[in-house]
Amino acid sequence: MLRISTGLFAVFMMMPMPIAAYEGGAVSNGGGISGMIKFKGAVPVAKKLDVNKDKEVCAKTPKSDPSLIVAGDKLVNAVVYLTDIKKGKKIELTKVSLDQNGCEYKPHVLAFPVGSSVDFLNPDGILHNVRTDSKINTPMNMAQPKFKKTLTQKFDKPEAIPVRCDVHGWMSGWLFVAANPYFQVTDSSGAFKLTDVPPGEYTLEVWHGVLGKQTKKIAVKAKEELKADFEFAKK
Ligand SMILES: [Cu+2]
Repeated sequence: MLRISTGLFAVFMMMPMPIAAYEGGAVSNGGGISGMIKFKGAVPVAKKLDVNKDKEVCAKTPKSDPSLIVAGDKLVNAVVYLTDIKKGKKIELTKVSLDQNGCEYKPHVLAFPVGSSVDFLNPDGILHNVRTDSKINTPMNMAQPKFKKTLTQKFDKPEAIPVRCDVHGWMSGWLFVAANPYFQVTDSSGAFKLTDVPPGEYTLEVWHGVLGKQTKKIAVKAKEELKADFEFAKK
């Protein structure tokens, strides 16, 4: 029969709930996963954005729709990650920032591990507004006047969150809150590489803000690098 003293039970009840069902630690015999995210078909031409406000700051460089960028046949700004890994390398929280320089979110897709705080930077010297359309995390809707260089917000739950500015309707971006440290955003090379993955079976997923998701079941072996390529097409 299990007996717990009331004092101990009280301490147990006061402990905070874990933020995510992921346990980080040392990985000694991990394998890797690498591959390429391609786009099949004619490369879409990004439409020019109508910069019709604060032109002296926002219209210094011409802007085009950042929602679907293809470099050659490589898909840019796709997030590759493991959905169902419960134990692996430690989540290292680093400083993460989303820059609004020139009335554009840089990067367009900012991915970071759960529990991170994001600095929203305003070097423009004009008013911006940060509005997140979160369904799981606490939504943000904060004015960022010209003197407010940094706004900071913590994200506690895994979610892909659209970000917009109410002042400049053309500004759009994504915050990708990853559940574990196994994630990467593709650049113009379309390549990804996840390392130190403990041997086991997982679901590898690729997310793109316009093209949606694709998944593959994979099996990672100790000290081996698994190849996994994906191909997206315009819906
Ligand atoms: Cu703005």
